[in-house]
Amino acid sequence: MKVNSADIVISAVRPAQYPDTPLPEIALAGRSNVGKSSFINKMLNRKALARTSSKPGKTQTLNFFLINEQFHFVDVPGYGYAKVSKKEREAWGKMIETYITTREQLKAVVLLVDLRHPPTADDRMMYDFLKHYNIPCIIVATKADKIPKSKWQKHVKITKETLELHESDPLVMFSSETGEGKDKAWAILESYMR
Ligand SMILES: Nc1nc2c(ncn2[C@@H]2O[C@H](COP(=O)(O)OP(=O)(O)OP(=O)(O)O)[C@@H](O)[C@H]2O)c(=O)[nH]1
Ligand SMILES: [Mg+2]
Repeated sequence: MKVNSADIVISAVRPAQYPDTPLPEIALAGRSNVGKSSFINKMLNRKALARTSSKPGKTQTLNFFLINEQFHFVDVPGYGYAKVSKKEREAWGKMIETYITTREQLKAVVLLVDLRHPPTADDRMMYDFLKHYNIPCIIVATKADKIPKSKWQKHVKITKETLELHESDPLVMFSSETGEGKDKAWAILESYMR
């Protein structure tokens, strides 16, 4: 996809604030600090449109980005960050659950996992949750630049086995540093926007 325009539309915390358009949406999900915001920036060739940080917990609202007046990326707060209060965690959980289970414009969720480590219990829960609601999901195994190529297949195998990934769910090896996997990710995402 050639990205001609990309702008933040709104940071929403409740449905009334979601953009009032029928355009398709692709949301990002994954542990805090896994690289969701970095993924958006890399896909859009923008350095800092989605705010990133080496400290987990950077994204705290549902951030809608409008691309080419054609679709939205929705950046979502990460899960599994120990330092937020229980109350805050529950509020985020509700916000994300409400969005994913009620939003008709949502066409697919990109579930990011860290290629270096086996998916966590939270990752599995998120994957099972998406399957339960029949939301198409694309697994993006990111930070691939941090392990040698010779070890990628071993890590992919562990990722697939730990998630019990269905054959039909695509997995893309990705790096926001090198751009690895970007073209493949676009091809898959575009197939969900029709
Ligand atoms: N080496 C490497 N670092 C990455 C990659 N993707 C993200 N990072 C780094 O990981 C850190 C977290 O990235 P973010 O994109 O802010 O992560 P996030 O998932 O949006 O985090 P939250 O908003 O807290 O949920 C930053 O320091 C990024 O530079 C990658 O592919 N390779
Ligand atoms: Mg983020």
